[in-house]
Amino acid sequence: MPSHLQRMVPVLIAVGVLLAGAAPVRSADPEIDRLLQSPVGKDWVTNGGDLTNQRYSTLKQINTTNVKQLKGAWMTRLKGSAAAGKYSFEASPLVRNGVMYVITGNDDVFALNAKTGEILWEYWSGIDQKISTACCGWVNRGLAMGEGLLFFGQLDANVVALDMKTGKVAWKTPIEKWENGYTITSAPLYYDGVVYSGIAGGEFGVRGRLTALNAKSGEILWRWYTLPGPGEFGSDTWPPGTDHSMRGGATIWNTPALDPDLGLIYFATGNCGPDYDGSMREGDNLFCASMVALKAKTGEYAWHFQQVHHDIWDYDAASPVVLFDTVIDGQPRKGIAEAGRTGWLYILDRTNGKPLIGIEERPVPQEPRQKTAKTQPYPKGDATVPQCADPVPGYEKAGCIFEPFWETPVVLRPSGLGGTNWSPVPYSPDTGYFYVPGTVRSSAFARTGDKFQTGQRYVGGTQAAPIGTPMSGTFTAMDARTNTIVWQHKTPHRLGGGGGSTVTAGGLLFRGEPDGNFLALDARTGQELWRFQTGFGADAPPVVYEVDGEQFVAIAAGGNQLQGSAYGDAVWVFSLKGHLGPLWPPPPPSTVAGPVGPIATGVDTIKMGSINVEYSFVPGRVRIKAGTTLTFNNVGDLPHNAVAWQNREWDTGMLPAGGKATVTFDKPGVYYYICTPHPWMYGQVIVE
Ligand SMILES: [Cu+2]
Repeated sequence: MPSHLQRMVPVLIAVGVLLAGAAPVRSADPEIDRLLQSPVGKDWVTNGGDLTNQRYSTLKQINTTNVKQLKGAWMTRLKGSAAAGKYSFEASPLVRNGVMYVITGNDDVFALNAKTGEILWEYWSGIDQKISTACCGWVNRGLAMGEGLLFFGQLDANVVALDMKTGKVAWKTPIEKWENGYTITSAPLYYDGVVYSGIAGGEFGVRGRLTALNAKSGEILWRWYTLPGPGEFGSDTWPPGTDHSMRGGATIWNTPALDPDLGLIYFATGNCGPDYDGSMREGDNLFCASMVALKAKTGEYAWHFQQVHHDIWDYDAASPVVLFDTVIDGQPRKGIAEAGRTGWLYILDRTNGKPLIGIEERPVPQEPRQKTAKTQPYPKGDATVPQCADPVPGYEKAGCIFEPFWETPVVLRPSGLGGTNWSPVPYSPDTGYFYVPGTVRSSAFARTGDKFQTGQRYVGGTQAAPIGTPMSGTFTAMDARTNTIVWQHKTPHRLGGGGGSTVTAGGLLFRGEPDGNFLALDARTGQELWRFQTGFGADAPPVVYEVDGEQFVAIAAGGNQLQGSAYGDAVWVFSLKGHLGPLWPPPPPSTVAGPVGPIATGVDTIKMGSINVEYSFVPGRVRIKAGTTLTFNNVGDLPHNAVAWQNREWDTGMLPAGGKATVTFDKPGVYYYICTPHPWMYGQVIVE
């Protein structure tokens, strides 16, 4: 026996060496990797549909001729998960082998029978409800899958893997601590045994990064910091001898894309920190507001393109990058595009990061105190939203994109919310169009300055929409070959932070609206073909799938903070065989900035936040007698303040949950105030 064993060992080693050396390395989940590399068919296995983020489905049972017959196949309420004012529902459901997986704004995950809507299992995240470092609502943008696991990031900065069959936790890896300002809101990407996750926290002085984890174990394989350390490539775009880049933001709000042939992973980065104060960070500030390519295996830098140099307007690149192949001047080209908050679509060659259609550096207005960049990139073609603001009474100055500001508010469009915010932009290889949701809104930008403290807001200024200014949206088809508008809809409500869509080989474009409507458009002409009232803010991007030969279209309807739409916990699914009708419309978002609701009298307390109206002052408008003292009582989960609009004549200071402060109003007049971390919270005091 011993001699036999001795002979076996060398043989086994030889076979092992041969496998590792000659044969291609076997992928950990060949079936999912194959689906990720193909246009979407029956299953929707990753947030952007496949590795390109194109959100293009090859299914065409539902098409332009029969979409009018579309009705609800089922609607399931997710047991009240994230159905409250502080949450947004931004995830695309994933579907695999007849099972749907969906994640809510509380990071709770549900598995549903994709044909019937029956809940199969549920995962309740149990995340701390006192997380104070979510910048703009509690959100989760979706899931990834592979090797029998579902992957997602949580607001408490953990990346989690669940068993797809049972919903049981397989592993959980902390990337950072939420107490230090870090959260995760983006959907991860799975490919070839690796989970890639971004991190958020650009309003809290963090250092952005992409983290690659071993999908089986959760072990961190590598990190690529979006902000260079001393001496690293890009460090010369920050002031020498300082550590400002260590808290300069550049976080990743959305799912990367990946090109297996080129071996590159692509993503876009967020604003510089502090958002509105560039005075201490002279230089272009890489890699804020940029598109970046890395080697997918090692995280080694490949190329970058910065959309906004030395950002002081919160002009993130927050929408997912999209890979596409096209023909320009008779030449086949490998493209990548990203819809910025600037209102432009940035179209590059994904092999090298060079503009595909043309982007010109142009001189821009200067403000020496802000250390503004001398030039900014202007893409050839059209913007999808207006880039100049109308004058507003009471403001000295209104300007166009890249107009600088200091401590006197300057009104600009687009606002720092976009243009296009986190919403995805699909691409149809049939039309050659990108479909871009936009927000039309002015902001009054002002620098105030902030001292950095770990885990505290670090934005250095404000950008609130001036009271009484209109807010609306656009939805635009852009020709990928020319970067020009093919057709555009002006919409009553903001779409840039919702309104993400999905396009199909059936010639249809599906998208939701914050007033609860879910629409099907002709992808070529933009003509509306179908409309259905879901009963809740319909702001999440829809998906398309097939079970037992039947095509379905799904959308999570649960409202959105940025859109001001009605919260909920519904997943709606439609098919040609469906029989469910629409629900009553929810309250629509406001289309004018400012406090809302009736004027209350006999009130001496203003509530800030509460479980159902976290981002509100209640009552929002009061009438009092001169000499009255008002108590501001924070009954919400998050820190809030009340600050006199627009010159900060009075200020409650930041009040933690449970905190109180008083303000006495001696002089008759009409006073407005906002909450500075949440400048879409408005209040009004009429003193008689
Ligand atoms: Cu607030």
